[in-house]
Amino acid sequence: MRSFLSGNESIAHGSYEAGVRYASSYPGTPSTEILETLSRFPEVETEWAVNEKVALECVIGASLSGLRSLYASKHVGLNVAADPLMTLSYTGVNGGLLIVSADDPSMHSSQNEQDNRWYALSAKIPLFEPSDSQEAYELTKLLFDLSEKFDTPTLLRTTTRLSHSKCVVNIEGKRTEFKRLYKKDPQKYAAIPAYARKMKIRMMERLDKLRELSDNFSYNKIELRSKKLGIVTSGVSYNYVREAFKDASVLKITMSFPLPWKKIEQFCRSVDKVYVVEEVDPFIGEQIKAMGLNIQTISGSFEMSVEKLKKEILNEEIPKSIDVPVRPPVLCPGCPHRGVFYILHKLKLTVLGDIGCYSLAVLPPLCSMDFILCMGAGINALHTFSKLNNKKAVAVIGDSTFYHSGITGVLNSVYNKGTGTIIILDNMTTAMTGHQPHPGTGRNAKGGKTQKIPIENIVEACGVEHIRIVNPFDLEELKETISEEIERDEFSVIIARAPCALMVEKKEPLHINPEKCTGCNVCLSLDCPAIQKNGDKAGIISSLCNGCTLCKQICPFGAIE
Ligand SMILES: Cc1ncc(C[n+]2csc(CCOP(=O)(O)OP(=O)(O)O)c2C)c(N)n1
Repeated sequence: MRSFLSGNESIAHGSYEAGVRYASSYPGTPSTEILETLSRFPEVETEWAVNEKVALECVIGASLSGLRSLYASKHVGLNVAADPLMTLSYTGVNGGLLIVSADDPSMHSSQNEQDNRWYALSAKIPLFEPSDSQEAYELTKLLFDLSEKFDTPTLLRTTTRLSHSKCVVNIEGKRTEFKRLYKKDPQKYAAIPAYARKMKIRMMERLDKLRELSDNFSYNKIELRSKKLGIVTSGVSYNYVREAFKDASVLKITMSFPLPWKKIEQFCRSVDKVYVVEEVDPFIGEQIKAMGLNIQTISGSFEMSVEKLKKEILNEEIPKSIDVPVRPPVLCPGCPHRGVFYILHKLKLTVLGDIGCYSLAVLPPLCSMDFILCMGAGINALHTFSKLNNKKAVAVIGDSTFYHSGITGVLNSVYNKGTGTIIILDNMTTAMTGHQPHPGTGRNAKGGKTQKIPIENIVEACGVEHIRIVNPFDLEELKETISEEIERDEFSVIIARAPCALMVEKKEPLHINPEKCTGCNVCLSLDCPAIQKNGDKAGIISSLCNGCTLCKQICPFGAIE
């Protein structure tokens, strides 16, 4: 059956056909659609976990019980799950277990562009890099078999261009169910030091067998053409290489850890000059150099491109790109986050932030976020920033991020007598990645009903004594509440609660009375896309305006009606 599928959809279809019974993930671009697509198959139990560590551990439990199971996340998600991953490689699996890491070279929607192939090397697990959706589908199916055969988790590394581009994929559409028995075997599954030492030895023996597999793996392919130019490449870079150098000989590496040493040697001997082309780090290149072979690496920061390759290999100038007007990302009209940041800016507070739609508040004109690192970091950084320096500062965190990694920070701040104030921006969804549900929504990954766990209950149970819930569309209330709470010498929590603007019906738009507008530009400081300069004065684009009234509340001349 021919289907037009993205890389993410192909992985979902491959997993379905391979008999995956359980999949867990936490949303994160560019990986999110893997679980979303799988959730449509009734035979597969899918769950949005509260974070990636939880997701991987649940997946491990399913595998332990004998079921095939899938973990998927964006690259930084695997950092959160790295603790179970590093020992999972020691215990091995029961039911086939596939880990998908969707990396994001060029950081289209991420805080860094780390290359997660190093996890394979570090954890000593086999790594695969598909170049297109067809390969992603085929490899996914195969990797569950390999996982069971070699008793190892398998790692599939994709990148944004593969995750999100579509191509025609031939899919079988047939599902095969798999179930292995669970047998008590603590020497295999219980990693106490005495057993772990034996596990380590088994893992190293497994690595030797995987090395043999790599040399015989049919997806590691030599395409012999010109003898003058040879290119070793993997993943999406293969497509750039083929487009730029049709006549070059290519060693396309699909299983990139352990590397096919014999094939690499054979290839390097059969061509005059060898380049190793890969996205982000010289992961393959450095390993080939360590084999003592004379190669040149082309990698480094940001995505690969045909132009970049021609510049590196042929010294061709990169053509000037077309100048298109920049469209910086901006909070939506009617976004409940906007008012909070407007007030924080007015109060000139240091704001230690977090990741979500609200990260946009770092940009002008709101300029009201000073620090962003990784999910959950703001609350903990605030703890020492305020306690040790007696500073007036706040942390902001979204609701999904709070469930993901904010709870432990609140607990820590209370326990260690923190003095800061945190503002939880509760828009009742995971907005940034496309409205996935979380424990506060009362819905699950399949769209079914489940128990709602309110943020205030958790915060209270963590021992916070000062909790206030505010309407983020009431600027007066916001200002008063924040001002009062930061004066306290005790830890406090403000929950700013209103649904994401994209989940509620659009309200009546406002308009600006040109007779009253003096062109003072105060309304523009809200950074609302619906408000624009109209000659000397301001104007509201009614098709965009959501009627949130923030601009009306700050207009000094009562010109907004
Ligand atoms: C470890 C990790 N996992 C996932 C992501 C992607 N991501 C960042 S913040 C976030 C949640 C955003 O939701 P929320 O905190 O509710 O804020 P909103 O976008 O709704 O304002 C997600 C999924 C990430 N950056 N890091």
